[in-house]
Amino acid sequence: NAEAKLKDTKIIFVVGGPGSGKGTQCANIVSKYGFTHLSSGDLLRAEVASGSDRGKELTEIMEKGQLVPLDVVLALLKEKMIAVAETSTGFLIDGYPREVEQGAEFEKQIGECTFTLYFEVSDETMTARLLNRAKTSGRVDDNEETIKKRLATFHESTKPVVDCYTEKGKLKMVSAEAGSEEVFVLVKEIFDGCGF
Ligand code: B4P
Repeated sequence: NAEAKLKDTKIIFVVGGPGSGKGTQCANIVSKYGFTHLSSGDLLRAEVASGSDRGKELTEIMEKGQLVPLDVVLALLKEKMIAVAETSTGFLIDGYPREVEQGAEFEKQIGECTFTLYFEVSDETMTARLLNRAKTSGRVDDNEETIKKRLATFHESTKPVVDCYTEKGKLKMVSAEAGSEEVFVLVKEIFDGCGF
């Protein structure tokens, strides 16, 4: 069945601060290596766009740059993973885990991660990228005030995720200050090195 299949599937967590280039690099990875890309942020924005009551609560949280409740994100991810489990060659779980507890629950309920890919970028660079995206994105969280809060949330909650997977010997770090093509060269070294 689908849940059993997921236990044996490659699962890569993709983490980094807001604007670190997670979504951008995941798109590159999918076109070269053919994984299934699931972005927790995209799934949440889709839930908001659906106009559901749950969606309304999510908007408020995302506008504040805070993390939405763990069970909401995990349920959305699990549902999508089960739907494509039979055909997927592996998953990129983008923007997740945002806190240590999210990773632990995911691995308990779905399957262990193969490794965690971490995009390291300075706060200054992340802020500049997001302010640039703000010109066209229409996202409620792409504004100066929310960006500051998202960075604070990242340092407080997501940095411990990086430490946690480093301790498990499962962290692959990429310096992502450069342009997206240069960053992808580094990503490819990792994926080719793993035989993907
Ligand atoms: P996300 O949707 O994950 O937002 P993000 O961190 O900005 O990442 P995104 O993938 O969109 O952008 P990227 O860095 O690729 O999360 C939004 C919110 O949803 C969170 O604040 C939270 O409230 C909630 N949420 C999401 N996941 C959650 C979870 N697991 N638990 C709880 N809450 C959760 O790119 C940003 C910009 O930089 C783009 O414009 C891109 O073109 C540009 N860029 C990328 N790489 C570049 C490079 N190398 N050089 C120059 N520009 C680059």
